[in-house]
Amino acid sequence: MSDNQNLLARKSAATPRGVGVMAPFFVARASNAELWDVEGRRFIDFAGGIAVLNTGHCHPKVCAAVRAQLDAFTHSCYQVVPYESYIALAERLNALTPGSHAKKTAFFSTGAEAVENAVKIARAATGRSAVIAFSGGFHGRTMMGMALTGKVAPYKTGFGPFPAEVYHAPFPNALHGVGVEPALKALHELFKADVDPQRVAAIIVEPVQGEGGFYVAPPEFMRALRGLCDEHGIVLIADEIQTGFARTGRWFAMDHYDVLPDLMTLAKSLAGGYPLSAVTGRAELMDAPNPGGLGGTYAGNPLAIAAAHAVLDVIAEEGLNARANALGERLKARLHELETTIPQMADIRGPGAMVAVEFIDPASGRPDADFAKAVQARALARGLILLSCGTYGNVLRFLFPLTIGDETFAEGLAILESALRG
Ligand code: PLZ
Repeated sequence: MSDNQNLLARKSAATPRGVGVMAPFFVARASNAELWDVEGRRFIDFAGGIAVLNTGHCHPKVCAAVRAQLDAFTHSCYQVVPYESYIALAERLNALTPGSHAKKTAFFSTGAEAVENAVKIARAATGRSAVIAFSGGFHGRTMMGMALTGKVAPYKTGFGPFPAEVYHAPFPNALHGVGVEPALKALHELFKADVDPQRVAAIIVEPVQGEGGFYVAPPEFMRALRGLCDEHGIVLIADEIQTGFARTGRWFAMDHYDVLPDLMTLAKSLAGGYPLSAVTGRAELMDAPNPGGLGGTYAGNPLAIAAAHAVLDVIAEEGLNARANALGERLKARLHELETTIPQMADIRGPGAMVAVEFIDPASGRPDADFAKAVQARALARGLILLSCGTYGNVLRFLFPLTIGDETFAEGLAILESALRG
């Protein structure tokens, strides 16, 4: 048996099938946008550990920062003995996130935990309980994360009951027949039929849906959400866990809009592969929970905080916002060329390098998940790691490191093209 086969057998004997795994091989090492498996095979990584590696695998500056921290101390628990780097990172995020109002930041470990805490903060600040989320949205695998997530299979199947007072409204999606007007009408219906807006603590929205299919919230929709939140005293939470840190060609996806969120959830590329998440938001909201109400043993772990400082430096020093736009343009241009000959390619979209291509069966007009799966499998067999997404599973998304070199990127695009052609 090969090393990979051997590990696959051990994996299925020792770990539950519920932890679904895409690749049938195991990573041995990785660098920037390349990854090698335990048998020495090389892959180009257009998945970036699901949007975590905007600064690439093992960026030398991130590794150096973590190494230095490793030699100083690795854990004190911030709530027991605090450290300066946590405060300094909060200061940086308060300044970097959209809006010049007074902000504060609290750190956690996972994206789901940031979402949980954003809801806690909104509830404490408003004294209300209800939360509105959107169909197709993804917010994590904890109980509240699942409740907020707007997709049943596979995330919620068999795991209920979920926390009460979570409501879903349709996310505008022109390609699938939901315009902004009907989406807003549904929200108003919700306020009439299901929940008094005066009981709503928060509306949580991804400015670009990630797992849901890289659908972009139209500016007028975001503006209308802001208006509703202002009218009814509701906290607007932007979940930027997948969109943050230069992916969309700006520091945050909300930088593309002319309205501000009250709270933001951040994770993934914040710390380049180390478990760190954050809630950043209006100082007065962030201060609503009582002392001791927020935290976690590992929340704001010093190694992850050190990595995050380096990540922010790298994004600025290497001009990764501009790079995201340049790479995204190159990818979109290539996809548009192919679109003319591959009839399944129905939509190419996304800001900056948050790009996706959606497949529709030209005969039936229905989402074509099989085509997406086949392209993904062919790409993988030819050495390119791709991720699918979408409510219908018929979207391929591109989450390559923004630090990827031109040659590796070109090589990845060539494999992508061959996989799309068959
Ligand atoms: N909010 C917008 O994208 C995580 C999920 C992978 P955690 N997305 C990847 C999987 O299959 O579990 C995500 C997200 C948005 C919240 C989360 C949750 O972040 O760090 O996975 O908890």
